[in-house]
Amino acid sequence: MKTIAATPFDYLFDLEHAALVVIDMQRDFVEEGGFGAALGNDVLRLQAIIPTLQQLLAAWRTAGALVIHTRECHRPDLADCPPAKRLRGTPALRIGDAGPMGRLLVAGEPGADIIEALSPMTGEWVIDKPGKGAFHATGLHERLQARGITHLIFTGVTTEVCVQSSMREANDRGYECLVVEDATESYFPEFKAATLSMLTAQGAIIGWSAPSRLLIDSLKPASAS
Ligand code: TIU
Repeated sequence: MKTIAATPFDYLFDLEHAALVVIDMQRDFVEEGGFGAALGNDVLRLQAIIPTLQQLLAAWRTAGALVIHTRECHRPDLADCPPAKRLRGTPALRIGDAGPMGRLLVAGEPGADIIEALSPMTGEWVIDKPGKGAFHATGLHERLQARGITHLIFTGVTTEVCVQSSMREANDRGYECLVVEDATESYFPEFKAATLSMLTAQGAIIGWSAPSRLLIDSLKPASAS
């Protein structure tokens, strides 16, 4: 059993029943010309977490535990993209429109790919999700149950949209969830701070948070149980 001095109190997990979840580290959110930019965001600020995520992934992979990557994307015919999602607001380009990295948020297009620096490795799960949350219309819960996973450690982008939605969905399904503070980022720093606070308030009402250093330290052989 591993113990992390998390917020708001210790988080306990064992590697056999835990997964590291990397949410939507796709070109469409972190590079110019994608969906995030079309919404008017400064996408470059999300790139700050890439080295941290690389270190965390390396430590988690060395420890031999499950890694799950998600991608927010839709079928080419957009049958899984409700008009309420596609038509909202006045973005420069909408989901399915052609941009410099292909059609925005469409599976198989270059923009929907996970960035090369964080490429999934063989055996890792890659979950394509049409919603903000990772559990909506993906079958993820059933796969996790079949594998005996009870603890989910969340990273990726953006903190208050897809990371938070996924963590709330997971909490309602009975998972013990932790978000890694410096391995998640938002286009809005104040939203990131507020999200971390609200998830962990009221005695971990949704779950825990901790810096990557504590998680990586817990994975070192010296602290193996
Ligand atoms: N817009 C925004 O902050 N995020 C998203 O649309 N998707 C994810 O967070 N992945």
